[in-house]
Amino acid sequence: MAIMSDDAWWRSAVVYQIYPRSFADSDGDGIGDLPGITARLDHLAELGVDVLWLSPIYPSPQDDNGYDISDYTGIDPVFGTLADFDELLAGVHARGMKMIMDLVVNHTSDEHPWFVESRSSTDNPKREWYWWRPQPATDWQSFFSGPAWQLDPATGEYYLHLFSRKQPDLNWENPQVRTAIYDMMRWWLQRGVDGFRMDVINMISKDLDAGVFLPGPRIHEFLAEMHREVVAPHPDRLLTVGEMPGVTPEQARLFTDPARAEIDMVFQFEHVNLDQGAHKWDLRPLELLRLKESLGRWQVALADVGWNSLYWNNHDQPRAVSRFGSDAPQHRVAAAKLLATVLHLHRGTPYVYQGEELGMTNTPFAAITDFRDIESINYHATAVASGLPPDEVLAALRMMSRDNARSPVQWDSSPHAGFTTGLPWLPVNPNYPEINAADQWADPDSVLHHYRAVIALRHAEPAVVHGTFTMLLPEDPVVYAYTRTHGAVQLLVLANFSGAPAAAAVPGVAEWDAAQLVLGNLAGPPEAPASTPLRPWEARVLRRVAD
Ligand code: TEU
Repeated sequence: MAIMSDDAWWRSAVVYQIYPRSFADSDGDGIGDLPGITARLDHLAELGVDVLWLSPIYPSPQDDNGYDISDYTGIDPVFGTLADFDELLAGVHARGMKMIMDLVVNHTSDEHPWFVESRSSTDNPKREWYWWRPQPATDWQSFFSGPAWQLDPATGEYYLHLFSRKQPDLNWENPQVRTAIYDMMRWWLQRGVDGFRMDVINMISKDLDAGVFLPGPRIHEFLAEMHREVVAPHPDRLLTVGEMPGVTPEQARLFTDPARAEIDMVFQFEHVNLDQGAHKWDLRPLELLRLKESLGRWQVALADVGWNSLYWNNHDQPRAVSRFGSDAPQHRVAAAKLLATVLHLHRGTPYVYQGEELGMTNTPFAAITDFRDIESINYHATAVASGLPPDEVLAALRMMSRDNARSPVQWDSSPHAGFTTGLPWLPVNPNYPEINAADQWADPDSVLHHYRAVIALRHAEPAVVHGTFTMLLPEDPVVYAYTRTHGAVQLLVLANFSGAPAAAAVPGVAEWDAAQLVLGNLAGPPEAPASTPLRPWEARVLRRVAD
């Protein structure tokens, strides 16, 4: 089995996440679908991304927008058919891109035949495929709906669900479960997919007696077994990325150490929890110092072993430019480009979430009836019932709701931004006439063309992929600065995370004044020396070669 060496293909790759429900609708039902994605593949190929990650497209009651799967080897009719899938995958491969699937195997839908059988009787052969107890075995709270143990009247026992009541947790202690999952994964690999994004994969090992699941005692054993059973027969072909809420840098070193043959990289959550207090709705101001400290610590932790995923947002997080940048009209374009520059020049594999390449913003939700996400709707009900002022609850939802990321992609300035000819399942952001792909393809100074440039830089410049990372100005409250060094080549990244000018006061910055400006995000004198003060939301990448 090949141990990934320094030149694993995914170290120089950029991944683009598609949330199919909101990407592109081909049949006018207001919901994105597979033919809609196929019709937009040139947008992605021209952007320059290497891998597409599809959020779930399997048959599902859609209680959690497809993260509640009732058939692992099918396509939900709302998204199309397996023939549509094969056509999409062929189009992806024909353009030299790869495609990975969302693997949601911590839980199934309660409508999956496995669970229907399991709940039918206490002695059903599939009873032990899930977690059943006569009484709640832990005091765990679920992420979406109250206590994590649900009484099932059919047998008078309780089943475990870390997410919604319609998402019962699989029992990975049961080897029959693991075998069934590995068989399903092989089925998709035989169909041609190129790997998996693994949903909350660090939750699959649970020790109910000890009351732990993050991570559970057998997580490394299970991931190594999965790698051995499914991934190892396909050396140098696949990408496996584990979504791991709560994972620490030390744990990530173990999970992504190629010598351990578990997974290639992880999604960690530290930087997307910095603007929260006790929970995600308890909003706190985001401080750049803490952001730099967190991302910098992850760079150090994985500098010599393992690998980082790099992201600002996804289908669970608010829009990057609204959260980490500025969506004020006078700053949005510069801030969106700055965020792309800062993230993509880090060491790791960057992920672009659909619409991020356009600088799409959070949605101006007016009322709770505007939301669709189970997490937001359930939080609103619980919070208001507990006595929190509805306006405060709504303000938190407007900032943090997952629906911010799920408004349809803004393709052009036609009705519903060209997403659908019908009524979209979630309204299009009203700013689509100002922010859409068609206009940005025609504008060389657009956010879109900046993403193309930063992706192209990753493909052209080995220092971006392999260079060592050194954080600079750790105490500067508005300037994010770091270097990447690879042999004689050194890159300096300078970014002003503020709406006011800021000094680029890195030590020895004047020695960079003769350096080449390989990427900037603001129009103006291309030869601006490094030591020139940074304009509001200005980012610069300079390159020099040591003598
Ligand atoms: O999300 C896992 C996870 O940690 C979520 O609870 C996330 O932190 C939360 O949604 C942020 O508010 C994964 C999927 O990405 C998410 O869409 C699913 O709802 C969840 O697992 C259950 O499958």
